[in-house]
Amino acid sequence: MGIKLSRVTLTYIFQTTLNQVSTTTQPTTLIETQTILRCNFTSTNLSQSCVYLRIEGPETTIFEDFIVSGPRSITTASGGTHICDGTNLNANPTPGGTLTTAMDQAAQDLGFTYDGTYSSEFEDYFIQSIAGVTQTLTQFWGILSNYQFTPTGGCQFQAQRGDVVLWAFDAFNAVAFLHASSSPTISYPDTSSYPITVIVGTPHTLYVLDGSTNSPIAGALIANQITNASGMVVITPTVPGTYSYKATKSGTIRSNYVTLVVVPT
Ligand code: B12
Repeated sequence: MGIKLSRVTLTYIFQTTLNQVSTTTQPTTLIETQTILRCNFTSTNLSQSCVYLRIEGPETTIFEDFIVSGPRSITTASGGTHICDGTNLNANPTPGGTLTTAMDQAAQDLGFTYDGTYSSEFEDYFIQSIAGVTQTLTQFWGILSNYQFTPTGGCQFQAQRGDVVLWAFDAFNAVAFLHASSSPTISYPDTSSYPITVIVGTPHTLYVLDGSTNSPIAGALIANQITNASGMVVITPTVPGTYSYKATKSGTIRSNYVTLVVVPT
């Protein structure tokens, strides 16, 4: 029963329903059944990285889902074609998927483009534009792995299986990188975006933290409520369905989705 959705379709649905979720008093039903690709933690193919990738633009989430990528050459209009496998600048001994190959795969899947100059000094790209969102004199794209800024560019940094990879616009001016979950703590691999089943009429707590520091975020909007000093809201779903929520707060980078599958009693 229900609708089978590809990862790409699912991402589009999430994107298009985001605004509805934040403007209605009742959560919006997104889909009947969802198929989410999860990382195969037992796979022995270590060159293929399966990560939870988010690309957060200024107004919308450009991409959010698990994605698999491996070593490859990438091409940008401003930087040309170069290898991007983590061996760049001898950062890693063996080739693997990287933070930039994950983004490159998302670009292929969703059909958006990105651009960046290439630096021979760093053997890496300086990404300046993703899906039409281009850096300004004061706002730049930043890269985080498990909510920490990486010390290198995206082709030098290999993505480990299950990592949370975040490309965020205006990252260097953000005061926090929001993380939403049904758990009060963050652990890796991060399963916060896996759907959670909730019975109708049962109160359910959502937590919003700063992913970089694990500190609770007060005053964030999620599921039409504002988080308290402990970063919490309690929602009581009344209608069966599948609901996805993101947390937002001015000056911060919006969170991942949390998805609740609300079932009848
Ligand atoms: C200023 C700066 C920035 C600014 C650039 C602003 C601008 N106006 O363009 C901002 C804040 C945007 C930035 C971003 C990043 N930076 Co930076 N940045 C610097 C810094 C402090 C000075 C660079 C500079 O102005 N040099 C002087 C000018 C005249 O020389 P230039 O060659 O023209 O400089 C340009 C390049 O350096 C480029 N650039 C800046 N950062 C990076 C990172 C990479 C990977 C590449 C290829 C190019 C690049 O922007 C500069 C200005 O146009 C250097 C540290 C240093 N001492 O070099 C780090 C440095 C270059 N950055 C670094 C890193 C890691 C990053 C990020 C990947 C951080 C992150 N996790 O998000 C991002 C890039 C992400 C992306 N979009 O691809 C590292 C690179 C190390 C490496 N082996 O890859 C450095 C060396 C800092 C460090 N960790 O020691 N950065």
